[in-house]
Amino acid sequence: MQEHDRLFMQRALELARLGLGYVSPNPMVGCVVVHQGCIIGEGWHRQYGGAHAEVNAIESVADKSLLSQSTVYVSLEPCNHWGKTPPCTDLLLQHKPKRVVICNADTNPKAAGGLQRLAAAGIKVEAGLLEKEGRWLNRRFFAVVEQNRPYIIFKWAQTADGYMARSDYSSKWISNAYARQLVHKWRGEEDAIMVGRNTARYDNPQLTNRDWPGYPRQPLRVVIDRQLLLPQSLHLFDGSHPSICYNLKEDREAHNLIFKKIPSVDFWQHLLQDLKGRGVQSVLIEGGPQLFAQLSELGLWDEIRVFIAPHSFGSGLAAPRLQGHLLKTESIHDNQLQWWVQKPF
Ligand code: AOF
Ligand code: ZN
Repeated sequence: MQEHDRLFMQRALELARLGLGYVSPNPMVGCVVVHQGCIIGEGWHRQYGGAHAEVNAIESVADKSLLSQSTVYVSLEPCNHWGKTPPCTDLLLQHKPKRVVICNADTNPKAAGGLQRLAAAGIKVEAGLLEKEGRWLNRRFFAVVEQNRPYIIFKWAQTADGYMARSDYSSKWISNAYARQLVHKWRGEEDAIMVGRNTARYDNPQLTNRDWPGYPRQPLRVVIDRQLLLPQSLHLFDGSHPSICYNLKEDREAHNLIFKKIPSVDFWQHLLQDLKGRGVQSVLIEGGPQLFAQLSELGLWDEIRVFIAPHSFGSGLAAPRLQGHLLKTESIHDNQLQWWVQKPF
């Protein structure tokens, strides 16, 4: 691999990322076609159910006769199955590029095997370029395929002295306005947003991405209310956006609102399977402390995004203290944003 290979793969990953918020539960995939050091075609998977990255990239090449002399960089192994669209491997075999370079193997067993077929047809294949970056980009997809559950992101805000709410559960104004707007962006990027019963009750959140226009859909709103004690007057039950309330008592459906009963034994496993069955690839969990405690006890989290404000409460509900790896920190005006992962990428 040479430096220019890295650059072209970086471009493929950059294109792939444009699918964030649009392609789930599919992975984000980008593709670049290069002839004699020049990019002659580019494409990405734009929409769930739509054409794959390779199809769009090849389509964009004006002179298709150059393809057989080109290198195709694709951020995920070309699929080898009939899904919503035909196999990309067939398309590549049809044009027979000189070389195909991929970032990540497709660990979805239905789609795997593309690279082997290309190699068997005499195409030079290389795998694993910028692998870590690709695994990070598609961490939600790989969680579903490899761990059989949605990717779980915890998000909270805490004071400088480590509290995420006052003792009466009031938690308004810990993070600043910019941080809160950023959370709206994140809501557009994940498939579901979840809160526990106390957060639903005391904060009465809407869990929509109304302060960040641009993403095409609202996430599924999820609340846990085992004994169905929450008042129906809460925003979460207003039917304005798809919502689901997991409980131990009843199955019931209304407009945009599902009450789903699940067994108390292995509650979380059942809940995550149910979400996965609804095409949910990732869940952003916005509190509160009990929900974080239950999930972290079972090791059910992948990523934490925590805002740390400059002021202190002195007492209140303590923020979780979890073991993880600090990935990066950012300044959001006077808040510090820390990104943690449970396992390093
Ligand atoms: C690729 N290029 O751009 C994408 C791939 O139902 P389908 O036809 O859209 O197939 C979805 C599966 O195909 C998905 O689970 C993943 O394994 C692969 N996605 N493959 O070659 C792409 N998005
Ligand atoms: Zn494909």
